[in-house]
Amino acid sequence: MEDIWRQLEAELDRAKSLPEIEQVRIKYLGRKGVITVLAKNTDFGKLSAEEKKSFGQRLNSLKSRAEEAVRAAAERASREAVPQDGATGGPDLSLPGTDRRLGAMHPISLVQRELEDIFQGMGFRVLTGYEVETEYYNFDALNIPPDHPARDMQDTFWLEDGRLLRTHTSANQVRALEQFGAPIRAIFPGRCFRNEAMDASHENTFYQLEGLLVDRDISVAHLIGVMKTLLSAVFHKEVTVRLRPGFFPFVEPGFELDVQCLICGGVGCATCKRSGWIELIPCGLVHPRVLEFGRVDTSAFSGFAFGLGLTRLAMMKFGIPDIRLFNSGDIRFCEQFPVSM
Ligand code: FA5
Repeated sequence: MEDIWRQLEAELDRAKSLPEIEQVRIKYLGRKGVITVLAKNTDFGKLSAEEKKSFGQRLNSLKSRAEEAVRAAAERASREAVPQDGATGGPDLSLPGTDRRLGAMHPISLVQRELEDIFQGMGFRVLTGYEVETEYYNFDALNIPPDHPARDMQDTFWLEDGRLLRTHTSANQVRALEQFGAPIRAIFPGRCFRNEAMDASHENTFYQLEGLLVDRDISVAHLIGVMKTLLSAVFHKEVTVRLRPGFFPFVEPGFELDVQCLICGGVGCATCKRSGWIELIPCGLVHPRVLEFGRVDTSAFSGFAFGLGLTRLAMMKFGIPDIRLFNSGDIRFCEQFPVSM
């Protein structure tokens, strides 16, 4: 019986396909199979009661082991079976795919990647900074000294060691100028934090995308040109924008570029606070003091900077009415977006 078992095992090992395994089953367990015949051909009358019992037990054990081995081999073979394409002998690529649930990209990541593509097309490099920042880069180096009222506009979370959660991606400006010097074209997408009262368009954790271009003879015309190229690429249509004067200590002159609310079409809704406009891109020409902090020769170079609200842009693009959905962790929200754009 042990010989039969070893033989059976070896044959099952060689049998890779279901028909081959079936052949082995028939050979050993079929009506005229080796094991079946062994039971039939044994003359039990010639055996003592003791021998009968022992023989019967071993035979039953062999039979059930054999059945189990055949079943396991068949299961393994059907799992590994790859349908073959008759023409090439390779896998059949025309079969429908397995129904695998793919994850979805978060809307912020989708918009961020799209913007990175657009800016890279205009020669900007993509850099990142630090979410935990020093007071110097977040405020002082941007011409916002400790007693400046502009600090009150950006209340933040402080660490015990004096560092803070950055309130804006502008904190990257002087870091990048120190590291790369002028000329430079860079964008800095990233997460920012503010101690804010939350509503439909204000979060305590949100994303901005900073842009910085410093070169020779840069003017407001270059800034407007880049902003227009950006917005028409993002919205795939003409959007209505307006420029208002805006004050930021690190630009001079400074502007607020607003886009007409794409959720309500300018009529007024909760997202645009009934004004019909969404404040989207604060911008301006880099203040000479910031260039000096970045050790840039201000007699040769000038530049522009902008700080786009990435979260708000995603709201506009996908028609998301409430900013609190982004950090809600609600799977039903995330599932609605494409895997890529
Ligand atoms: C700034 O943060 C400046 N650093 C932008 C800048 C850069 C100006 C370069 C000039 C030159 P502001 O505080 O307005 O500016 O924020 C910029 C954008 O971030 C806003 O237009 C808005 O879209 C977004 N934002 C600001 N606070 C929040 C918030 N609490 N929730 C969601 N988005 C916000």
